[in-house]
Amino acid sequence: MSKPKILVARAIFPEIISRLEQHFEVETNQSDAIWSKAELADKLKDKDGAFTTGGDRIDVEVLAACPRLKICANMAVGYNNFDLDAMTAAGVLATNAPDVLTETTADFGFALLMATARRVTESEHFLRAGKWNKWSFDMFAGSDIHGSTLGVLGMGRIGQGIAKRGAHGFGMKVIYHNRSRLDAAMEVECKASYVSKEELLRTADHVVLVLPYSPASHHTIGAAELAMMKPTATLVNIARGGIVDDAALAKALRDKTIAAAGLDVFEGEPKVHPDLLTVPNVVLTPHIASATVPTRMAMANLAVDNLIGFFKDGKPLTPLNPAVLAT
Ligand code: 8YV
Repeated sequence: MSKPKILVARAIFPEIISRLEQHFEVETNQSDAIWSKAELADKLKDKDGAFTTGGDRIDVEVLAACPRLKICANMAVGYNNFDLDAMTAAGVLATNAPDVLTETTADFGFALLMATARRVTESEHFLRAGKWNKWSFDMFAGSDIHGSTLGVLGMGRIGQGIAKRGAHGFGMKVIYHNRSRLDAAMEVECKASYVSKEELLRTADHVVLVLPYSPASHHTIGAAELAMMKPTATLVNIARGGIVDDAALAKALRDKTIAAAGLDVFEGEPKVHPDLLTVPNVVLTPHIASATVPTRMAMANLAVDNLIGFFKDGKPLTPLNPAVLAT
């Protein structure tokens, strides 16, 4: 029997390709070039499955061009690159890669929060530019992490990881807002109190965004929300571009409506809003919150496990639209 044909949409670890090749006929994009949606659809049209990343859009147009396609395995916990309804209607299974990246991503949330609050990159640029010639009482004076109030917006697995680090590691008072409230035991474990979004924005010293992107969460943070925040507050986004109105944020940073921001994700990435590149009080990183070698390997292996599980016995590990399996 011939092996199912799989497309790997981006360059990935050679070990992952070797593992896939044991089970599938594999075509890989090993170039630096990111395929356009039309190129992706063209490459996918004779494939049975796809190994995708969070940047590979699978929607009605792509699905219409790919009648053989049965599964897309995302190497990402977020799956806003999938039109899940369209995939379900087309009978295409979607899987994601949850859990394996939770702690690594929460670690990075803290890295970004600390770099932002303590002005790490701004002060490094100053030093590298040869501008450090004296001690000054207010040189890069930032805000404290310990003992401050941490507001976590979006309290899924990664949000809980951020809350635990804040409460247990840094003695922060943790408040959170989420679509649904955590159960009492988890609130105790995270030492976190549920508040409204408005109260969170008004009272937190540091706001960390960890909510999934959907049309409903588009521009959750815009000019009005930034105006509610303390002028001393910091905002960290490790969730998805589009949750923050980047133009409004750049203006708020320039006007000192808030003190600083740390951003790992951007609207329209890898392009970054030009105004964000010119304000000093923002730390910018290129969507690397899950980027450690062990975690990226684990994410990739989970995507492979999903493909193998699906084609071997119809049992992927982390299906997003399991209704497809019943048809
Ligand atoms: C990925 C992510 O690196 O898992 C997610 O949702 O945002 C990142 O960890 C990225 O989406 C590539 O798949």
